[in-house]
Amino acid sequence: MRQWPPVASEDSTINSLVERASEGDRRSVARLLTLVERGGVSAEIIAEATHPLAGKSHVIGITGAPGAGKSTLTASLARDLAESDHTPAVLAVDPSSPLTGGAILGDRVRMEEATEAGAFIRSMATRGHAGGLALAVPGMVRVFDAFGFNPVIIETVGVGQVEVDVASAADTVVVVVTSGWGDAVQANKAGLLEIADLFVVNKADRPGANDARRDLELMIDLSQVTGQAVRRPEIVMTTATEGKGLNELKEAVSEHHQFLIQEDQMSLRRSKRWKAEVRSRLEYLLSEFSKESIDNLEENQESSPSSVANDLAKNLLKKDELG
Ligand SMILES: Nc1nc2c(ncn2[C@@H]2O[C@H](COP(=O)(O)OP(=O)(O)O)[C@@H](O)[C@H]2O)c(=O)[nH]1
Ligand SMILES: [Mg+2]
Repeated sequence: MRQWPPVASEDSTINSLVERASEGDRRSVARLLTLVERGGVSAEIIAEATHPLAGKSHVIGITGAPGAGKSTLTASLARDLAESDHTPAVLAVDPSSPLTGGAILGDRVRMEEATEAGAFIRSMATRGHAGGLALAVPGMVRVFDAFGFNPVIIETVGVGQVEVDVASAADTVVVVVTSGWGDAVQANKAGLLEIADLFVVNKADRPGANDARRDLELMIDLSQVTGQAVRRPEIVMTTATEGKGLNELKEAVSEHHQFLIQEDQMSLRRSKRWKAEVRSRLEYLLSEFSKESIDNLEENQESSPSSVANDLAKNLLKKDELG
């Protein structure tokens, strides 16, 4: 059982990391990120330490199908921002990210150029993370936010509920599709249409890009009729490999940011994100509790499963210390 509040011995290392990170030491930021990614007590101490410092950064989620060009766009965007006096951070949650291997040379070079320009790029493999992703990503974003990185860009592949959730918790959600009707339909199926604040039709150098745009317009029209969306998502055409459309993308992202601020939507986004994280943590604690309770059950099958579960739940509600 873990101790809450966490034991003091871990505190001092983390305190000094936090101190050095506040002074701009990137290696300390990297170490904090590693600790948060690992989870456990250290991650919780870091969450406590960084929470009061965070809340200033614009968080941008970039999502879409594998191969759509998210990493290429993200790297170019990060480089561009870094070269124009921003301090962007990238969290690439992508098994095929250039930083986690499997990338062709051009992609790796692009990431390196962005780093050289001053962007902080961090990659996490999704393997072995599953539910942990929902815990680790918000914590890592908070580390970036707390130490002055702005904007913080999260790249996630738009398949799988956790990945989509992680991206949708951003202030500005960018959904990347490529040419072809299929892509828009897939994006729709994956629930990406609902979460998009703006769309990128990438690979505009390929045939069918304009059709993809038209398909998207149609789908947006339909979704506007049923009408939840507060603001019609803009569509930007890009050729990420050539840097075409990058300025338009930057502008659209910044306009959406302005919209959030002017329309008082920012606090709504933040509170949605905050609640999502509370929920992930609560679900995690509950699942740990149920695993442990079930392991400790005696193999006595006389009581009905639901009565045992009810008793355990009642027991949990009476607990005043968390494991
Ligand atoms: N023709 C073309 N290829 C692109 C474009 N953007 C990215 N690519 C290529 O598409 C592949 C997948 O890109 P990547 O950024 O890794 O996609 P991700 O999986 O969405 O992150 C790479 O080989 C890129 O070089 C583009 O605008 N046009
Ligand atoms: Mg990628």
